[in-house]
Amino acid sequence: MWTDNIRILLLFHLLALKLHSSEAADDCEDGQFQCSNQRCIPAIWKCDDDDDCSDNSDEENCNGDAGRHP
Ligand SMILES: [Ca+2]
Repeated sequence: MWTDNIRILLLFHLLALKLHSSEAADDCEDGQFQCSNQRCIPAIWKCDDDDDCSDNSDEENCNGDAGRHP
């Protein structure tokens, strides 16, 4: 529940950012990951075992065991 609230807040933040800079729709901010469907999600959502892109592209190039690699 608590995590869900944070994710919703982040999502609203992303929406606000997107509305703010109406151009650059195909470009993600620093610290964001761009999904195959052009969607931008916070980089921390990548490899978190949750399909945030709606096309699962944020979970595709994960190593499975170690989620993040330096
Ligand atoms: Ca994810």
